[in-house]
Amino acid sequence: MQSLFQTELQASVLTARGPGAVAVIRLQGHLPPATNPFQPFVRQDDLSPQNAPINRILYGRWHGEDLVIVRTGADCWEIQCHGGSLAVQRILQDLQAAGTRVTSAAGNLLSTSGRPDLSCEQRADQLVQHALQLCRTREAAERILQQADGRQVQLLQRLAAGDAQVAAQSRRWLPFTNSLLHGFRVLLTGEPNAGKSSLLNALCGRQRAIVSAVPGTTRDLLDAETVLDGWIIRFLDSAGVREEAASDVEAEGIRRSLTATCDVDLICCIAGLRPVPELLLQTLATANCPVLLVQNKADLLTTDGDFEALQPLVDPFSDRVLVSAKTLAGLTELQSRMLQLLIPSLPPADTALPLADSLGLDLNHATA
Ligand SMILES: Nc1nc2c(ncn2[C@@H]2O[C@H](COP(=O)(O)OP(=O)(O)OP(=O)(O)O)[C@@H](O)[C@H]2O)c(=O)[nH]1
Ligand SMILES: [Mg+2]
Repeated sequence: MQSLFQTELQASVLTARGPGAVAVIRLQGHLPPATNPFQPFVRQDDLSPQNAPINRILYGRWHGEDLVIVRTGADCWEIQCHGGSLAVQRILQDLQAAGTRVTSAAGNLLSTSGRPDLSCEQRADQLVQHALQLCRTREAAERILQQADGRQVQLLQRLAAGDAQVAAQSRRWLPFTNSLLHGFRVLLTGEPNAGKSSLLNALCGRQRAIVSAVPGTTRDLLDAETVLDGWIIRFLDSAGVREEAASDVEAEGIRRSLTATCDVDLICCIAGLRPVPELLLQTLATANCPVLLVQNKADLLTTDGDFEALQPLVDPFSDRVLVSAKTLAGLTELQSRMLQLLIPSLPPADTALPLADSLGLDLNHATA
């Protein structure tokens, strides 16, 4: 018999908003006989969450993501998953598709795209709230908070009215908005031994990557994040590029290094004491982002003329800078050139940023 207290199935996120190590989603309420909200859960043992003993931890995967489910009461479960907002959204989406009512803030956001009944004010409010959750620096949060002064409402109203011009104006700032919320990706490439890993360590202020005098030390892509002037920057260190790889492993490293040039916001081509290899120059010539030539080991160059002779400034380089990862000379200059190339211009003060686009939400149903 159904208890008086049994309610419709509801899901809510118990953990704090924003990315974290772990997120906990609580699912509570009566499970109608034909309903299985745990359908995507691939469990490791024979117990299903619906009839598992109370407080038994069930290990398994949800669309490939490791997580655990604990039945904490007769009609109550906790799904403990990776704390990134994507994992949580994915699970909430599945629960919602299985008939669960999502009652948390994240649930409100999910429904933003599919509910014609929400006003532009409500939608704008949710967009700003969700964007704020993603901000990891005060500067980013300040810029997003400025969006709550009515400009997002106006943008949504004009989009709902089919104003194509305003849509295009706002979308112009999509890369900027993406970087504000998710950070920039900067690739460090160059020939073996040029000092890429040394520079990664210098830029991040810690010994993240192995440095050695043996060419070909770094084999895989290696990342490290830092904050520059309030901007999140994720640096990718990579295997040194040369025409003749000494092994299959090195060849694979070089392939990954070259492939990574397609998926970053800026490439820093680190040069050692030899000209940049032709193979790398050819790849960089087709890059769809700025390429900064970074002449490292400045401490070993005797005159400015050495630099000119080593690396004549030709395509594909947008700019160049002289540094030493050893003495740290030129590092501040390098950081400011990188920011200039990453953010060539800032949006005018009253710009309504394309938050919905950046968050991947379709607001076609918005009502003015
Ligand atoms: N004098 C001097 N030596 C440097 C500088 N930067 C790096 N080195 C040295 O150059 C060698 C190679 O440095 P790494 O940072 O490992 O070079 P890499 O480009 O990552 O090399 P691979 O991973 O092999 O491609 C090491 O012996 C470093 O100590 C620099 O600015 N000045
Ligand atoms: Mg290296």
